Amino acid sequence: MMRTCRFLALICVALLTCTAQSQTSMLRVTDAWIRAAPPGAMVLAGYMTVENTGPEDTKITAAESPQFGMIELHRTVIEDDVARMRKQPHFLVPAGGRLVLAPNDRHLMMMMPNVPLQLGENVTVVLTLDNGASLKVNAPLRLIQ
Ligand SMILES: [Cu+2]
Repeated sequence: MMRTCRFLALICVALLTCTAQSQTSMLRVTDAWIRAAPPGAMVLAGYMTVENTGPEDTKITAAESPQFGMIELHRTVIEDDVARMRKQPHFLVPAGGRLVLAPNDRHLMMMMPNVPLQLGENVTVVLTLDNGASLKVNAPLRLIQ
């Protein structure tokens, strides 16, 4: 009995891992970049396009980077003719569609850089997905896209 349970548990783990991996591979990230800011800036913005080639809607629920203390999901909205940034609980990457993170729209708000970043340097961003998988992205530091 014990042996059967352990065997079933192993199958479950294998299936879960498999599902997570196939979900991740349904997402393709292109044009990832971080906008360079003056030295000493405590907040930078990250942009990218995330395509979902799979049949399931996927949400990005969080992001983190070893080079930053914290990353929030933001969207810039115009209120009373003033651009304001609003924290978002998630970004949706619709099935068969794409999510575009771009200036004056949705973006990753990258806070508290741990080290000074140089132009052209790659920033590692790990996106957490609602299916439990995560997606690693390399985004170079640039002045413009
Ligand atoms: Cu922001």
